[in-house]
Amino acid sequence: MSESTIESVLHEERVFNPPSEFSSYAHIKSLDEYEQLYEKAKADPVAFWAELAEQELEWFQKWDTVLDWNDPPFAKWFVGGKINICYNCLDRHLTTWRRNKAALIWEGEPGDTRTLTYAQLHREVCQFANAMKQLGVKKGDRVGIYMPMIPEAAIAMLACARIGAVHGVVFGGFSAEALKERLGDAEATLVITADGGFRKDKVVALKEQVDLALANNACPSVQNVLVVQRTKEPVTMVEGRDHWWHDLQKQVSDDCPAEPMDSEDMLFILYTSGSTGKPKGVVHTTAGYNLYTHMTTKWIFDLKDTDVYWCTADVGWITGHSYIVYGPLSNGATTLMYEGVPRPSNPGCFWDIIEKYKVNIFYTAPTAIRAFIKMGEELPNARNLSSLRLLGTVGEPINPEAWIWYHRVIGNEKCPIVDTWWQTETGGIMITPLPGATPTKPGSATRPFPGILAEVVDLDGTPVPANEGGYLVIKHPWPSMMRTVYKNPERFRNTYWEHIAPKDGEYIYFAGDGSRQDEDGYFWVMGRVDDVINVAGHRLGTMEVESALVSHPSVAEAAVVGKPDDLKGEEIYAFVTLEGDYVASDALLKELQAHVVKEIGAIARPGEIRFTDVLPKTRSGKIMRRLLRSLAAGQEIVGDTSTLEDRSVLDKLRSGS
Ligand code: 6R9
Repeated sequence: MSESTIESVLHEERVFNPPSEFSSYAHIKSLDEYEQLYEKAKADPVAFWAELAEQELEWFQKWDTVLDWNDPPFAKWFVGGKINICYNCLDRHLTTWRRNKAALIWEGEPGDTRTLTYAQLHREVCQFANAMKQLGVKKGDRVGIYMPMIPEAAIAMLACARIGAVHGVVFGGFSAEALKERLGDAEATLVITADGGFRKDKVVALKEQVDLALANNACPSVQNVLVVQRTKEPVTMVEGRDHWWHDLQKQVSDDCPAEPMDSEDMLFILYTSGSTGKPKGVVHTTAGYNLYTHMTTKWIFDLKDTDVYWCTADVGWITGHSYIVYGPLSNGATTLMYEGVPRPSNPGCFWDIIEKYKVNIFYTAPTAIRAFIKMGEELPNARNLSSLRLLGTVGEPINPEAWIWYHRVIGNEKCPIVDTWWQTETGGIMITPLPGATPTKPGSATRPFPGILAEVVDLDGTPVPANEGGYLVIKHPWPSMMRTVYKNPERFRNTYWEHIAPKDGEYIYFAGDGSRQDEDGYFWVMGRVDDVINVAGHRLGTMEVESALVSHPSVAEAAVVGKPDDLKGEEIYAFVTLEGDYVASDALLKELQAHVVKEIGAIARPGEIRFTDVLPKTRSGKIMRRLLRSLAAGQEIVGDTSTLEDRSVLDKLRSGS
C-alpha cells in the first residue's frame, strides 16, 4: 500500500438486475447497448457530443468548433454557436402539444398549490425578464437570487437566462453574512428575494436577511431588490431600491424574445464552500451545460412524456439547478417542486406528495433516506406509492443498508435505483447506473455516463489495480464542466488540476474524492480525501467505516473522523445517532466496536464512539466532518461554517448532547 492511495476494506456482494419490463421500454435497454454507447463516445468524445447537440437542442446558429482545449484547463465547447437555454427549456415546447402540459407542479409547505403549463411558465418568465430589464439589468450582469422554494425561484433563474444575465442562487437558509459575501464576490446589481418562506413550520424572513446583507452599503454594486410576496408578513421596503414583483408584473409586457447567447457566455455562478478560505464561485456556461443536463436527465431518469418527476433538492444547490429546473424542462418534462421538508408536524409529507401527484420518478439524498429509516416504515407504508417506477440518490455515498431499505420500502423491490455521483463543478451526473441497462450494487454509483472518462489513479495519474483505493479523476473535458472559479482562474487551476500530476503533463481533473473500482469497473466512492483517516499507516476512507456502523440495527447515522493519537497517528472517532428504539450505553458502545471489527477488521475499530442526537450538515445534507474533527481533537472550530444547515447543532455538540 503506497502513501499515495487509500485502502479499501468493505465488501458488498449483492447485485440487482434492472427489471426486464423496465428495460423493455427504457431509452437505453441493456448493458450491451450502454457499453457500445460508452465505447463509441470514448473513441471520439467530440463527435459523440456534436451529434447529440445537433439532435437534441435548438440553436440560433451552429457552432464552428466543438471543443477548444488549446489552453487547458480552460475548455470551450461549441465555439461560435448561438443558443439560449431558456428557449430550449420553454419556447421550443410551445409549438408542440406540450404547450398545455404541466411544466411545473408546486406545493407550498402550508399546502397551497400551483401548476404552471409550459405556456403559462413561458408567459411568467417573459414578464419577469421584462421587469428585470426595466430595473436596468443587462446581458452579462450578475443577479443574486435568494428565495424560498416557490415557482418564482425557477422563474427568476429562467428569466435571467432568457436575457443573458448571470444568476447566482444563494440558498435561502444561509445567513445575511454568507449572502453578503456571495453578492459582493459576484458584484451583483440586482437581488431577487421574497418577503419570506415557510420552512419547518416557521416563517423564514428572507427580506430581512437581504436588508442586513445590504446594510451600510456593504454591497455597493446592488442597485435594486425585487421582492416576491409569499408570506405576506410585513417587510421594510427601501424607497427607490426595493420593488414588489406583483407591482412590476402589472406594468410589463409578456413579450420578451430570448437573447441569442454565445455558447460560452456565462450562465450562472454557484458558490461552493471550501474547507479553507472563502467559498469558490463555480462558473458554468450556456451550451455545454444545456446539452449535458439535457442528456443526463433523459437517459438517467429515463424520462417519458407521461412522467411526474420529483427531485427533492433545493434550487440553491446544483442539484436543483440541473435536475429540478434546466434538465427536466429542456426535456419537456413535468417537474415537481415542494417548499417543505419532513418535519415533526408532518414527517410523512414526502409520501403524501408521491401519492397525491402520482409521482413516477423520485430523486433524493442519502441523508433524507437515513432520516426516513429512523422515522420508521409505518409512514411510507400508510401511503400508496405504487406510481413510483424509478428512484435516485445524490449528495453522499449511500450506505448499502440505506440503499436496501430504499429499494424495499419505497421502491417495493421493483424500482431501479440510480446512485448518481457528481459535483457542483461537474454540472451534471458523471457516474451512475442507466436504469434499464446497468445491474446495480448497493453503495456503488456503478459506471460513468457515456462520454465521461473516469478513472481511479495514484498521485502520478497511474490507474491503480482493481479494488485498490485511489483518487477519482476525469480524463477528458466534458460539456458541462466548470469553466473557472469566478475572478480567480489560479484557484481553479490549483484546486482541481494540480494534485494529480502525470509525468507527460496531461491535464487531469481531480474531484477531491477517494474511490475504488471493482473487477467489473464499478466505482465505489469512499468519501472526500480531505477526510481520509490515517491509522498506523493505513489510509481509510470515511464511507466504509460509517457503512459498517450503519449496518448495525441500532445505528441511524454515523460520521467518523480521525483524532490525533501519539501511537497510531490517528485513531478513529465515531459520532453515532441511534434509531428510535435504542438508548446509548457502554454495552452498546462495545457492541458497535465489535461489530466494526467483525465487518471490516481490527484496523477500523473506532477507539471512541460518541452517541449524539445531531450531526452537523450542510444544506444539501452532507456531514461536515471537518467540524467533527475539531470537536474530537478538542480544538476550536475554525474555517467556513456559513453553509451549516442548523447553526445550533455546534452548540449542542459542544455541550455534549
Ligand atoms: C451533486 C452534489 C459534491 C460531492 C462529491 C462527493 C459527494 C455526491 C455522491 C457523492 C458518493 C454519490 N457526492 N454524490 N458521493 N456518491 N452519489 O452533491 O454536488 O454539493 O458539489 O457535492 O458530494 O463527495 O465530491 P456538491
